[in-house]
Amino acid sequence: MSFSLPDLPYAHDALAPYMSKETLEYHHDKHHLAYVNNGNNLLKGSGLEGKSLEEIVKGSFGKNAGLFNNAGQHYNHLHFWKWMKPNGGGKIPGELEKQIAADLGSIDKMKEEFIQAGVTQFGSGWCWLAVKDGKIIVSKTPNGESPLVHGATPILGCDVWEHSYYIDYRNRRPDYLKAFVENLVNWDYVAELYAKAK
Ligand code: MN3
Repeated sequence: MSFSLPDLPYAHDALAPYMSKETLEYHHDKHHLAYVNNGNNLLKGSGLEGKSLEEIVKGSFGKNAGLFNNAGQHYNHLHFWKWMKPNGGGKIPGELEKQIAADLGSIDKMKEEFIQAGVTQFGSGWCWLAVKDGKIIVSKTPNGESPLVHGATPILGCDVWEHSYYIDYRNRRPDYLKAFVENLVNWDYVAELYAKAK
């Protein structure tokens, strides 16, 4: 397969004021596009041509850093756009809500741990909800890594690279993470991924 940039599932200005049109123009139209183009170039001759994106991400991890960084970020961003929606946040679908409470204590505790993971990721990276051995866990990863290369299935991720928030929040990463959790997350998409992963 080769990589291609999907359209955003909403207009560039649809997530304002929590994520601006300018941020999405840079982040989606330029940063994600660069991962797609670099990934396609690095895929040539890698021995992983013809594999699925997930297989390319797992197959290049620890072996082909250039390809991994770009394929990993392509995978992460494909989902990231869908992990948000206008008027996001709010009610978590029933079964997912119950499982989060069972595995992480409560919805408030999950939000707190997720935000804390993002705040404490030193430098660029991501914070996550993932399913590992049938349980929902919170984790964080550097750069383009995801739970996919750590034996888990991501169901929600927040990009904490500065390109994701610096235009709107400057250095206030905690405020960005709080807005993501409370006002941007598309919990229906998280529930859909949870149903496939559990
Ligand atoms: Mn990004």
